[in-house]
Amino acid sequence: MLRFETAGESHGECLVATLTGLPAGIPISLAAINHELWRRQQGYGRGGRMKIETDQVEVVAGVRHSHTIGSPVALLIRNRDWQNWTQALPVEDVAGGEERRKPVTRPRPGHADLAGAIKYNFHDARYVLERASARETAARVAVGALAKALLGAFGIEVFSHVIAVGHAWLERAAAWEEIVALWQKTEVLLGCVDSETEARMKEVVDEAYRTGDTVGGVFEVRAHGVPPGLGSHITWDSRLDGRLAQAIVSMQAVKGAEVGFAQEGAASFGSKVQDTIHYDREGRRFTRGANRAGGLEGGITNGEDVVVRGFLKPISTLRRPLESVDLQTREPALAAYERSDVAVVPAALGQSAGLVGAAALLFAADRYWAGG
Ligand code: EPS
Repeated sequence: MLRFETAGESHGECLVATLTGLPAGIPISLAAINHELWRRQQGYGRGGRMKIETDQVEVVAGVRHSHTIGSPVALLIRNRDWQNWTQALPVEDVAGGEERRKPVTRPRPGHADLAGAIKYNFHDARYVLERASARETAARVAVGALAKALLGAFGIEVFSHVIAVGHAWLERAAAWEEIVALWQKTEVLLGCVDSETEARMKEVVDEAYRTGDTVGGVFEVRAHGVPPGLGSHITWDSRLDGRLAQAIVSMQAVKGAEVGFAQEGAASFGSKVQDTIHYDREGRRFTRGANRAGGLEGGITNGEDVVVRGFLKPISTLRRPLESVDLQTREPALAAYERSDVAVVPAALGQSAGLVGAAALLFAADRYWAGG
């Protein structure tokens, strides 16, 4: 089985990840991983931290002469911001270190601050937010790039695009070619295939900038060239749709996932929702009248594009903070604010979603290729 783990604090030395179970002989390009990392950092609405970081992967195990060698792959991504935090977050406590800490005692509504502080019995949410931070997605993106390399060997491609920022929605379907073209762009605004919609999305982000607010949105991940038969109906945890939903919702700030046109389907009659079945005798394959199921039926891929969407709430660190309570005094206080992103749909989530989606597909694919 393939398995990955990540570790690292947002303002610690680095993020690390291991991926176990990749077969030997998969071609790996550092430039390709770094391009994915670059892409994750782009987008209108990101905050001051992205001016500090230029993420680059260091692969320290499992890849030699540009190919996997079957052993665990280990990688790290250094945090450039660490140099500003060596005194505040040292590994070993030092005399007088207490004063150099940067405690966060006014939990931000929506962030993990309060829930984590209660769970771990901290009177300072610092340790919680350090790990809860969406900075962790950089490590997942790098792992996802390795997953994409394996999927690529089987002709499967995974890309994503942004379909909504706040109330500005893309009101038409995006063609696969448009999504691929988006990936090739060297400048990223909001990751939408339609420039007129993207301009409306930018207006929403500008409004959030003006008002000291933040804004969320929706991204769509599509996997193309997926063979029928990945995932299985036989057990709850081998259903690929469930796996993908976990991959998406476990991403920081994502509150919902949709497979195919789930929301629209729930509001429609069955005759308008199911994808009719046809047979192409020349091509000797089944074809479908539409792909509203998002390429998944019974938790099994049906040969159509896999389509999943992630619903992202607005970032919880607000320049105009909301009401909170001080963890130490228990008195009312405004939530903590240092700096923050205003919108991260295109950057931290748009593309990394594609990669985490790839990782989830990979788990199912592993079973399939193993004959499971
Ligand atoms: C994040 C807060 C911000 C974001 C960060 C996620 O970081 P900082 O507190 O250092 O300003 O920039 O995202 C990243 C660092 C990143 O690489 O995406 C949070 O609280 O989740």
